[in-house]
Amino acid sequence: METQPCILYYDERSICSSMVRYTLANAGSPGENYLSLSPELREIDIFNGAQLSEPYLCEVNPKGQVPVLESKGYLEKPIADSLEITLWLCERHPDLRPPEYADDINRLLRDLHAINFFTLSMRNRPQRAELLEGAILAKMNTPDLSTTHKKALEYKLTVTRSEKVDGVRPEVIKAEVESARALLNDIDTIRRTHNKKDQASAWIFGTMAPTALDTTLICFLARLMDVQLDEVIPPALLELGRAKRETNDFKEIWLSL
Ligand SMILES: N[C@@H](CCC(=O)N[C@@H](CS)C(=O)NCC(=O)O)C(=O)O
Repeated sequence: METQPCILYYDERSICSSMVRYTLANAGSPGENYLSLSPELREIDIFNGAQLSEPYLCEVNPKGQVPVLESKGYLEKPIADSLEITLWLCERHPDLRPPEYADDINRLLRDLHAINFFTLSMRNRPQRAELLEGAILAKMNTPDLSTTHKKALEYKLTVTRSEKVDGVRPEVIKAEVESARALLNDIDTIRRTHNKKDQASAWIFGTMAPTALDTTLICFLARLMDVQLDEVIPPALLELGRAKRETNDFKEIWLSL
């Protein structure tokens, strides 16, 4: 069977990477006129600065982040954002976004991705932001750094300061925790309207297969549980998250922090 070759740059501990990997694993058949994807996984060790290399910053993702989906000759440029990759997968795989729920799925995926996952993940380890900033500054002081690499690192520093360093300020943490709570309550209410029989393992819209919102949500719940934020999760979603994280396909793509 002919497949669409592509590369997924990822890190095992990155929630955004796991969201994409879990969505890919549950994507179901591609729609008419689309080939199945055959992603080659390429690990970028973001805890040891692999994302700061010149080729990664200059050819793959100027923001120096994972995940990135690349398909040379097919995609004009790599897709360097987990929400954009997810929406792209939704276009190709109809089960991920059934037309009758498409508006809700798009809206809730956007709301979920508007939450700063780093803020929630590192709220008790804010020094991680400074370590990352320090690693970039140290790299900028490497002798014989090319001008292009230096410029790329300067941009990476700006991104890191605004998303990561500012992301662990106490008032930001407080606001992000409350955003997560509000969004999960919203999702819980929607799920209830589709789950009249109150089935513990029901997907949000009562579909047979998970939608992209389900796959993204399960990763989000797992991260919240890993960082002791269970209290923001409504009880029914907590039960769903606990059950799904025990499945083999989830364990394949998840590594607790
Ligand atoms: N908006 C981006 C955020 C990506 C992101 O922040 N990725 C993290 C891992 S979850 C990362 O690459 N961190 C390493 C770094 O920022 O240097 C997305 O959703 O893909």
